[in-house]
Amino acid sequence: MEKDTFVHSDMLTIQKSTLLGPLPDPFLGRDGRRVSSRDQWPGRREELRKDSCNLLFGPEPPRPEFVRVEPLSDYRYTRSTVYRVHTGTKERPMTLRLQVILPEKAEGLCPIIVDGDGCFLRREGYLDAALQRGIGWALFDRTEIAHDVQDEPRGTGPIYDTYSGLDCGAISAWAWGYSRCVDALEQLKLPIDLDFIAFTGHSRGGKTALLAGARDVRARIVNPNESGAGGSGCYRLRVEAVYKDGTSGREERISDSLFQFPYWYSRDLEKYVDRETELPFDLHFIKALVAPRTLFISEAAGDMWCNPVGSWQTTMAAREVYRFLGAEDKLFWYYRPGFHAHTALDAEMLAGVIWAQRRGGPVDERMFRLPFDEPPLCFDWRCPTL
Ligand code: GTR
Repeated sequence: MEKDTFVHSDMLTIQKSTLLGPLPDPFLGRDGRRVSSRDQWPGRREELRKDSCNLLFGPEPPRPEFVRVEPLSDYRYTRSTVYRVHTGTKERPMTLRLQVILPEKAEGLCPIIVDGDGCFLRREGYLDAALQRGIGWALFDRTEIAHDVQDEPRGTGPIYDTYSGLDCGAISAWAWGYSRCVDALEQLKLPIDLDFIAFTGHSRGGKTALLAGARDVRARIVNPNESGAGGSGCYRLRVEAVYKDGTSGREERISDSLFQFPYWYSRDLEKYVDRETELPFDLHFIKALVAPRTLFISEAAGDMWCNPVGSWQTTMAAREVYRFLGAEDKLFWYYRPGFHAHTALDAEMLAGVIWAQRRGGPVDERMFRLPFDEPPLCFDWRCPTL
């Protein structure tokens, strides 16, 4: 199925988009029956989880035997405190460093954003964009759990020493780190609102934040930023574009991901290289696992590698699940002008979503705007009527 160009933004023109096959129906159970009432959803959700998260990234690491939080610094002047989180098994413990930064002005308990991209350079203004809006940060470095080094063998890093035989990709291990930070926050008696925890991360960290939020329901708001393949993208929609400077771009495929980063994923993904239509899921399944909690998909209009058009398609598909669960107002998408980055504006938009959810009220008017003409949907099923 091929279509001619219909998509554009001020930085690129989409030349061609090819739908390899329609997006699978998340309501259709393994037994061939379609979910017809909300009480059937938890069972179907469990199937979705196995067919998407586990197939892509491998199993979830075990629950830790313990979590102990050791303060390293309580230099309150900057409202930043640092902790060492000890976790894993008693026989083979592991640690990660957690930094909590609280806003100067908070009305009561503040919402908090957990961000595991401590290994990345944070852009100027990124942290302030939330802090100035009364929201705190819980920052950690996911590569303290599993390494992210292309030259190293699969399964390198402390979590694989703690759990010998753990056969999951690094993204699954990193996602486990988000949950350990929440465990730690639950123990610390800080002025934070544990009912308003958001998970965010960028790119590979965005895939991680989405998976972590799909698995851990303590995340009230889940915000993968430009997470593309294995995140908020779409495996069945291929998109080719030409940028203003004449260079071309396209979306990342399974073959690209496994060529560069096989250790991020499960071993089983290999079977689906160039066979995307045989996948029992597409990325709307992972988005749908967050429902009925809040999901905020942030993309960059010019970031073709992350498949911004495909992301909208899988968000529309996940919206059917949100509708089914009566939570359509908890699904947000935003296309920032520009390219691949996690910027202050992305954090500002996330802060807006958090406050809209906590206090009620409207979100920023830039929300929901598309940098391309609305294409036809890549699926023809709709949510069951109740
Ligand atoms: C790319 C990878 C993407 C994305 C990105 C990043 O090379 O293909 O899936 O994760 O790295 O993390 O910046």
